[in-house]
Amino acid sequence: MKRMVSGIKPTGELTLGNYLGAIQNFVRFQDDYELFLFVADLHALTTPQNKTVLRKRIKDVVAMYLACGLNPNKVTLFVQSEIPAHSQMSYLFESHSYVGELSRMTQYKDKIAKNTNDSMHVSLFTYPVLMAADILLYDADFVPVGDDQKQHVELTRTIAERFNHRHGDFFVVPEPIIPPLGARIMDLQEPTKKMSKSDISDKGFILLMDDLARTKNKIKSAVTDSDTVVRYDVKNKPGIANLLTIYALLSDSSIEALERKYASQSYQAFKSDLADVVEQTLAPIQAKYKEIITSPLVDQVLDEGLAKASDIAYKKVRKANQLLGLGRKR
Ligand code: AQP
Repeated sequence: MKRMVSGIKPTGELTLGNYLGAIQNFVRFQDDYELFLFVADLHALTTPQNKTVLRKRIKDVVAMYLACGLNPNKVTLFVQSEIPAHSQMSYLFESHSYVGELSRMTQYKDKIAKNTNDSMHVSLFTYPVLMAADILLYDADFVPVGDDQKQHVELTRTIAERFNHRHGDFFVVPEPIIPPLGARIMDLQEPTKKMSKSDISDKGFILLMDDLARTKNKIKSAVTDSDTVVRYDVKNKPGIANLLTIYALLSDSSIEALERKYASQSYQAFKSDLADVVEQTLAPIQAKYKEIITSPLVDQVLDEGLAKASDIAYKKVRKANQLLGLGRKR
């Protein structure tokens, strides 16, 4: 079985973007791939976090993974910081990556452009190297990611190839898997911007645990355009294109079928139906989440995942140390 690795940062409650761009695909992949999924709590530290909230969110993410249909008997779930090999390998990779290539990462450039008070953490610069460690420690063949992470997977490949070139064939060079639809679910109020869980305004995102009446209102007040046709046109009609994407992914229909269905209907009717589809998806997930979060399941699953993942990761970093001539033992 080919192996896949992916993670989610516990920087906020999970959104419909996380579900459609990542979790829904993991659920499909779990039968055909060996899936390692982690809560990327070290990555969360790139921006300041409240420790009580962070600790709660770590478990929330796992409870949500399970509520969305991930089967702990098929998937290995763990918390990144509980496996020190991630930080250790990241440090080794800092000596196999260049300042120039990290400076060219689009996400980093966007963040420094927005940061005006010189208080950006060094980890915002180096986290793509930690991401390379997260992936390469487990010899992942594939990395399912959203659009904006593709460049980081390219960097991961570069680091793996550089290490292999210098020290012999040691790392599997992974391929990114970008979903053909849903790789970038957009903000409902600003549909040219990605839907993000840590946004200050809550009108642009739908949280998986949002009150369902509130979710309906968010969809009904989503920004569209002054045209009246439900048509997929990302450039000229980004709001409608985003809503069509969400609708298609939640209802397993094609964009074309939805365009035909709503050809002579108003935006209001289209949004109202979509609001129902979102409710039908979220209601059972929310019920399951409430059951799981109060049970011992999350800790059990994470303990088992920790045992399995840490064994693999520890062996890999120990061998990498040896290849680099570190320590005394061969
Ligand atoms: N809007 C989105 N559309 C499609 N995919 C998305 N993902 C996140 N948002 C969308 C995918 O979910 C996985 C986990 O992402 P993450 O939460 O670890 O990081 P992120 O992409 O930085 O998410 P946020 O919500 O934007 O976080 P903050 O606000 O903290 O920066 C990834 O596969 C991601 O692509």
